[in-house]
Amino acid sequence: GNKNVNIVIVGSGIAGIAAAHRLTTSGFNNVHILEATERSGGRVKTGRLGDKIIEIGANWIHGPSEENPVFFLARHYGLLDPEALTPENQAYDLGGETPWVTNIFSSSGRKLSEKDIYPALEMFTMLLNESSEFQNQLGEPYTSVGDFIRSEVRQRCVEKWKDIDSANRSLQLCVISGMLKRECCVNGSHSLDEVGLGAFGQYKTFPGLDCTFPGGYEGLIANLMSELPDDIVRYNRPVRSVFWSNTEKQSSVIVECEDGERMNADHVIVTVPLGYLKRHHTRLFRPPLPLHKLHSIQRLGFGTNNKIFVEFDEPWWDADCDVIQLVWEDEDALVDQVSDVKSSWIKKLFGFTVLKPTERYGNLLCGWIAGHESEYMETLPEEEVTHAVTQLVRRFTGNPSITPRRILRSQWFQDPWTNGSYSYLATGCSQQDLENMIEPLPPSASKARPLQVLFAGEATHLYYFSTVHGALLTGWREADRLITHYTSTNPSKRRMS
Ligand code: 6YU
Repeated sequence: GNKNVNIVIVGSGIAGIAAAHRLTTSGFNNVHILEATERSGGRVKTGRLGDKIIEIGANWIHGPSEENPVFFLARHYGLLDPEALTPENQAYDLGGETPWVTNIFSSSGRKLSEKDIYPALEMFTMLLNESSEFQNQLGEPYTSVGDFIRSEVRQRCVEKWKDIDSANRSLQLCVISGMLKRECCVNGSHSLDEVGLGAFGQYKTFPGLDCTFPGGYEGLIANLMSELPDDIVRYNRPVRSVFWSNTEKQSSVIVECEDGERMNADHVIVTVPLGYLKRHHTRLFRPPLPLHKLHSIQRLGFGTNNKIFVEFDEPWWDADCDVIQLVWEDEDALVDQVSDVKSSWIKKLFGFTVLKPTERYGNLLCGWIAGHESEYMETLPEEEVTHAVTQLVRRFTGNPSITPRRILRSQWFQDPWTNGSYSYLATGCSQQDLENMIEPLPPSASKARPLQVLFAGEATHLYYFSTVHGALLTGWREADRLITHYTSTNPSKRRMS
């Protein structure tokens, strides 16, 4: 019967697991996941630094409230702290402002107050909000978010900051540089010059104040996996090629693994990251992908955002501090890329988040660094990264004796199965590119030309790309596509459901 159709899912990240979960709970009993590595979770990856639980990949539930399926599942499995479950937390609406207490340090070794940088913060927040309002507007004068923000700051500061002296103005511009670097991390882009302005409002959020998993994000993966049939995942099974068909002659798909093993499938759900697709689409799809799909893979952005965890014996930040922001005073104003990556990559690190609560994490910071500087950082020996971070902290605090206890960094660009962190809408991209990503093969499938290859994963969600909840929803979406396909072609099934 239809429940025996053979479905192969490529990739055991949250999208692949979600698809398998929905298919198996709907009665499909011939579902297999092929995973390149020895573990499930993909970019949901929990690690340890000493006895502390840290997230190498996804960090927060973005917008933890009723509508967010990750929040829903995390609550269902009992994985969240009580504060995250409160109505106040769920109702929290950021509206551009953050409730985080920020400590600001400058490269000259002085500590600035939030008041000192208020003009820059106010201007940047306003411009970032305005960046989301260009949706589908034709003929906007700027192509990228970086271009827009930089140009508008230069124009608006003349009037807005006319009472601010020139030294302070330069400082405000340097503060904005730091905020641009921070936004590179949020988007996972090298520079905001690569982030499209026209589609910046495409990304949607849920209400709720971002929360973390006290026991690690992988708890979500483990709980979902425990509800799947045993041995549904075959590990260390990288898929090399998917042979589909553009004609009506062949309706099944052949999946070939790196070791040459081949298997037949009625349907394949591909969930590999966009970074992997960019590099390997030629080898992965035979015949090649339709051109519109291929062009969207090339046009969409996929960059690098990494974390550098740093542990200290004593805090050098305030007890109530949530975020440490760094201001480079000697840099050209309004830049989000360093001029010489090898000698100055550390200047791209915008700051640190403080892991909370302190009783759980001790004096542990997470530094954030995006772009080519981040990719270069990955290639350095750990001692060199430690040295750079040590020099940085000593300079910005003016305290030459501060020494980190230990560090640990992520290396997402070097990960051969990811090739970066997450996707963004690059300049020239529109919703159409995401729609092209979603479209199954063969294009315009029908009864005569049934669904062969389906696409899920973070980079295939129209509004929630770059997130765990987005990826989860795409797995469910593609499972539902198949479930619907069999419900509407098989009358006996329709009666059952
Ligand atoms: C979120 C957050 N977060 C930080 C960092 C990273 C990401 N995200 P997977 O890659 O998981 O699975 C694919 C599998 O396929 C994998 O197991 C591979 O091994 C396997 N595979 C590959 N090739 C194969 C082959 N050939 N054969 C077989 N198997 C193969 N998301 O919600 N909260 O805090 C963060 C963060 C450092 C790297 C994140 C966060 C992104 C998520 O981790 C990611 O989307 C999903 O886990 C992807 O799941 P998947 O199943 O699709 O792929 C305005 C505007 C702004 C726009 N952006 C703002 C939003 C901010 C996004 N922020 C993220 C921030 C952080 C910090």
